[in-house]
Amino acid sequence: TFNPPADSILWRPDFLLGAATAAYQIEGAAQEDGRLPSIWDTFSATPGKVLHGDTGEIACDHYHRWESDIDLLASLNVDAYRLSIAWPRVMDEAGRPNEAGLAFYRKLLQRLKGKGIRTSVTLYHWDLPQHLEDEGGWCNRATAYRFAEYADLVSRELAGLVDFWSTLNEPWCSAMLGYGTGHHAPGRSDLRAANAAMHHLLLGHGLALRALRRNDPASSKGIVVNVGRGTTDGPTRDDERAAELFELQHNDWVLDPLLRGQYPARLYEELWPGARPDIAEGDMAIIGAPLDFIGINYYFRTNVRSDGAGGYVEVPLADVERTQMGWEVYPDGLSDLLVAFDRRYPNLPPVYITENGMASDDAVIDGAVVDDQRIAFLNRHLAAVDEAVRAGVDVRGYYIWSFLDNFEWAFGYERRFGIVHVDYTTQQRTPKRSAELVRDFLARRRERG
Ligand code: GBH
Repeated sequence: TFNPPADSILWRPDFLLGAATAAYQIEGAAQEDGRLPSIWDTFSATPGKVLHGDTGEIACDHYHRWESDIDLLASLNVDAYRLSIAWPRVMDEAGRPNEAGLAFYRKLLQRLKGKGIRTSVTLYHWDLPQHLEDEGGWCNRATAYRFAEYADLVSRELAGLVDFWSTLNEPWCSAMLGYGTGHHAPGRSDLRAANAAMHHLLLGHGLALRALRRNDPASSKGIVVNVGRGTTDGPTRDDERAAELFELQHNDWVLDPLLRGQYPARLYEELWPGARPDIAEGDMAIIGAPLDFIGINYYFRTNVRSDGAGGYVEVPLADVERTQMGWEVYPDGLSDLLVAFDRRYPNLPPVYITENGMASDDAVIDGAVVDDQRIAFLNRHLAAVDEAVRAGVDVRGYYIWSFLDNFEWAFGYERRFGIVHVDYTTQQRTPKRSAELVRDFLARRRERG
């Protein structure tokens, strides 16, 4: 069941409960209406990069099914929907607007508005135009300025249709997985490149924020970051330190520049000497400009121990509950991190949980999908949000990742995060039991007024 306690923040009509997606993961139509290739088209077409050789070529075919998809979303009674705009759809190589691409997002947002669904739009959910990667991608400082131009264009075109703008989704993943480990597009593995990419992503964020403020003053503006909980089961002080380094590397690396206007000193003094990026005069002030909100994506906890050489290694815990991704179900990590951020950053803006959810591969039987593990997962993580709220953290909304099963990046279509099941042969959508319970809860909340 899905029945939050009477004192849960979920019952408040102004607490937003929604679902999230991202352009490359659902849209398909990769070559239609003037869409340029992105780094994910290139990466997924490269053998060995994505499980089973899956690509986003068709995905959920949302580019053609957007009307019925929004109707389905609206039937779940959600307050809000988080989506992303594909940069390569809306701008050509010379930086001129692509009207067909813009028209798609305009009608999509208008339909959402018409249904009374609040819109939360991310400008960059990992699909960099390939031609910019060919010029160095995020390692090239110029990309930050191209991103600001894109933000300027889109916010002029779509002003008034967006309630919440996010500049970037998870810059840590773009920088580290894209340029540091090579698990994501563009698939480079060089720690210095990852640090340069992070700096230019954050600079791009700050520059884009200025454009958004100029063009769409009434909307709320922020950024979405992924955060990780690092703990240790090791006995030594070095193991404790390893867990701290894990969080330093995942969380502080991104949050400190955004909320304190500086990179954590230990990052380049202890963890990665030699990887410090070039920082121009004035950059940190642009990056650290005030935000209207911060989006937090939380999934799991990582257990680490000291590697004996001043760093950390992951040591997976036995006998813990895991999801289809192999990720540990650990709701305490969400409340612990929210409280820790609230204490560390006195200027922490209002928080939205912009992603939380899990993958499971439940069968469709007689037109129904019983995803009991997901239902328990959502209940427990929402209880963790309540706990953080009780501890004083200003959390204002929660988006389930994801609305639909979709292209799960390097894991392709095998991993299913949706509260709505997608049959990739027929493109049939089937709301899972979790979606029905959310729908029923929101209907009850609306009745109470
Ligand atoms: C999000 O990424 C994405 O925004 C979304 O598009 C995606 O579909 C969804 O989550 C589900 O994956 O322990 O050092 O190996 C979350 C990406 C993956 C980031 C795990 C942190 C672990 C880093 N997270 N990753 S590490």
